[in-house]
Amino acid sequence: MLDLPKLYPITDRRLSGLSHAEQVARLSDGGASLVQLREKHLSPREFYREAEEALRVARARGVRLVINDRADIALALGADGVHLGQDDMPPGAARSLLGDKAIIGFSTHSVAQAIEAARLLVDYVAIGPVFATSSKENPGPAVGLEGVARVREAVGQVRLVAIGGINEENARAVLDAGADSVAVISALLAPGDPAEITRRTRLFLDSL
Ligand code: TZP
Ligand code: MG
Repeated sequence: MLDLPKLYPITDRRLSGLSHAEQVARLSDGGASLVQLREKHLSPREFYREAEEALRVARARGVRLVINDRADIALALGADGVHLGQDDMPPGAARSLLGDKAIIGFSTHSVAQAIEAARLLVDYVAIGPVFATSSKENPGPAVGLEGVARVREAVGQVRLVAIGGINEENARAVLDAGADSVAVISALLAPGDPAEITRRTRLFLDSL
């Protein structure tokens, strides 16, 4: 069973104004031990270079790194895993590429999708958005705490990550509703002072 920390930060270059490597460093300074690199704007070549640098930083700090969308980049770099959406490569195909030890996460947006996902060879199922979010284009309707509880009930023991609009005010309630971990972008990645990311991460962890 995947050892999943309660806080799972996700990088965003536009929001933070920082490279993925710099975000990993600041999040790790605040206590994060698992980080997902999410990049929707760079070319694959540019993202590969950024992810390579971020992985160097992560390795030096003992942080595990998961790549959003791109199993090929995760494979080429030897990252810890990949996070797939409903329109990405199927999780089973990513498992064939990356092997048994890789972390494979899969995004879902409804109870039905989560039940389907739990049958696959994934290490965690993500459900979201839990609350309203501005960090994703076309996020779909929020499932709320009730949605998290319904998914937990439906998927049994599968590791469950909740995402979307989660902050230090509501995170505890999301975990209490049945999530094992909360994935967070904007509540951690303040633009401006990089030290603020570290401070927010520390405070967030303290709130859990
Ligand atoms: N998937 C569902 S909601 C979301 C993603 C990538 C964005 C989460 O960002 P934030 O800023 O923590 O709401
Ligand atoms: Mg995706």
